Amino acid sequence: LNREALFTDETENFRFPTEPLEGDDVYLRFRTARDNVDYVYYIEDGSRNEAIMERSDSDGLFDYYEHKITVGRERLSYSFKVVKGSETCYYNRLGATMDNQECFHFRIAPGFSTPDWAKGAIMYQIYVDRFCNGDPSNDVVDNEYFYIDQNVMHVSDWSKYPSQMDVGCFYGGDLQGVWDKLDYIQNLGVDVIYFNPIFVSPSNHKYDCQDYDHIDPHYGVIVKDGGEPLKSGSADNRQATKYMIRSTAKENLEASDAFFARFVAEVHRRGMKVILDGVFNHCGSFNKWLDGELLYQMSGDYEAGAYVSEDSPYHTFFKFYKDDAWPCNDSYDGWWGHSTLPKLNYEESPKLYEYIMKIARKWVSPPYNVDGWRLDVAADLGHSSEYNHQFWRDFRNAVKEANPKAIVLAEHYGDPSSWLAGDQWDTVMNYDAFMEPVTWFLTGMEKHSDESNPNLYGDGESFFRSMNYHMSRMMTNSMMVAMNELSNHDHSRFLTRTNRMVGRISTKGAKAASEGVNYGVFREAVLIQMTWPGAPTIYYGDEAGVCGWTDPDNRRTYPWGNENLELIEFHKYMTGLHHRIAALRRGSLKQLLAGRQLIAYGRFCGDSVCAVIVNNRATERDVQLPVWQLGLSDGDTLVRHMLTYETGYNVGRISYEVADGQVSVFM
Ligand code: ARE
Ligand code: CA
Repeated sequence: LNREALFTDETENFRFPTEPLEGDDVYLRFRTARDNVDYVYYIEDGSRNEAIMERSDSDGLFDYYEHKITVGRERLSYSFKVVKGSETCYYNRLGATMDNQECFHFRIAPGFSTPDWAKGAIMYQIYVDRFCNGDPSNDVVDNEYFYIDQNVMHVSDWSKYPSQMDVGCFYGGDLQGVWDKLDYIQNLGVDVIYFNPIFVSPSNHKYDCQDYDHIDPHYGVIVKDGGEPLKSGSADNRQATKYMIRSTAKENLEASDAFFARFVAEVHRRGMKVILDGVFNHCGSFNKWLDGELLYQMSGDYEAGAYVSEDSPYHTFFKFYKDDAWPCNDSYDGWWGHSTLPKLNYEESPKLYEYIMKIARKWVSPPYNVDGWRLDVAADLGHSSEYNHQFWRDFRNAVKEANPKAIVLAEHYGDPSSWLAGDQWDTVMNYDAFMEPVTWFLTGMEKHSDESNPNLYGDGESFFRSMNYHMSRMMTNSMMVAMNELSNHDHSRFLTRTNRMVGRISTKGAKAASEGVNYGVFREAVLIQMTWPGAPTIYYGDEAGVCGWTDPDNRRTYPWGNENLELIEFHKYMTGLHHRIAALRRGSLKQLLAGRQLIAYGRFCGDSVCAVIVNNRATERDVQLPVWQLGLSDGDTLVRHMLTYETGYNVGRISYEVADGQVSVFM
């Protein structure tokens, strides 16, 4: 039995239609080597329903078996069994295997589709305060307000790294700055901009939302000034916060919202999309619902907040543990114990639920027309798992009713399958089935720890085992839109990880983040990112060579004028390939080789075929690549587009002819 020839998946190459609706006939195809097997069985839901598949057609290399099913209302899962003489093997999301547990089966969720524009789209994540300052008049000024034990601070030296009191340090980046750089972003090959939170909030990260209804004027437009800033050293939190008027004046909020609507229209005019960060598990302790009077009395529009009055209309939005502690009742839950991030209490507040559903619809609707949400700590929302799932079902419906093409993308660590069954999220930020395996294969850093683990470093078998397992937790239409990142605002920058020193230093930053970095390994990572199924997502500045340990160091400013131009060119070349080669956006994925510091895989879709080899050893070697598994025959040629190595890269084209089903590559 030729196991390497066996293949099927959930892409349009092997399942049509790939995202069926209730009542649709679906054609399933299964590939074997030519004249190699006796029977192929289709097995539905465990083994309740087994059917022999018909051989429908053949080409020079393969036979194709077909089976038609009719999809009902219910979700279904299926796998295949291949028999040759006394040999039997199963085929599921793990590939050819004897382990045919139902959790590894192919799945169909009738009516579940993910946005086509997001499949294989290239995304660019922007932490607004640090990307580009296009409008100095909206900058947070020194001592403008008081935030977590300190007065906020304006950093005038754009290239200075963040300090310890980072949350209250502002560099002045804003939406005008992003607008000014849209040519740059577009030339990089970006299809989608993902913004870290941009609603009103006192911190630079804005995960502590003050008002979900408006864009922060410090990122938007300030038309009304706020009077005198604080005297430095003022320690009265409640008094000091009065000066937040620049963030809360109606004129500034309206002008900023209108500016944002124009911004999104411009991004759309250029054929790109915008995704916003939705932080709905918790808000910020400065939220208008907690202390509205304090925040809004100078702008005139407020209701008593839940923090100061038991009679507040927002009382039920939070869960207070002491009922007799007003005013200033801070006995609420904070996300993971952070008092600045009070957890929202949906179960006891239908009004809160309605408010957030309205917010979910508002920003994906005119005049804003945003293209979707990234959902912060989505699994934590609510106080029970039943409620959590129900909330996300309702949220999905609300968003898709308002804007059927919007994406619902959750931040999630761990098994996401119960949210990805078709009725809740479209997909996730892809840590488990992308960032982690790529990181440990290329750098040896182990998942969720600071130790370097030499066993995982360079082990191709473990790389594919982990990838296959985690990819099987989501249906392929979720995988095609998964946010595949190498770095982001919660993790060290990938370039810094290539020095493999994280486990060996005790204090972050004890060594310069740029010390000993390996550009060749970083380029390999980008190569995998741009050729792996999913939506390759570049964290602003990675493409320009920015380094950094985990936060706040990973939020350094974009180095305008000091970019690593060669790295930018490399990214452009890779995004260009990603756009040009159809198989990279929607194609099937087939593992070809796994060895010590070696992985090779292919993507294929109709006539479009692409093979990728990653030799992570310091020395060159001969690689025999079995490209027949991608459907290439003897005499066909493959053209090499790219070779990356430690000291540079080369785009020289070399042709390789297929002989005996293989190409021989020295690299
Ligand atoms: C701030 C400081 C940190 C400090 C922390 C605690 O910046 O240096 O360690 O306070 O005092 C936002 C801000 C953060 C801020 C945080 C709290 O962006 O800068 O931290 O608020 O004020 C886990 C969660 C994951 C979460 C990360 C941060 O599972 O959901 O931790 N990510 C989201 C956002 C964050 C945001 C919040 C949540 C809160 O993306 O930016 O933080 O709204 C392993 C673990 C993961 C862990 C991950 C990262 O992989 O398995 O569970 O993620 O590491 O730490
Ligand atoms: Ca600014």
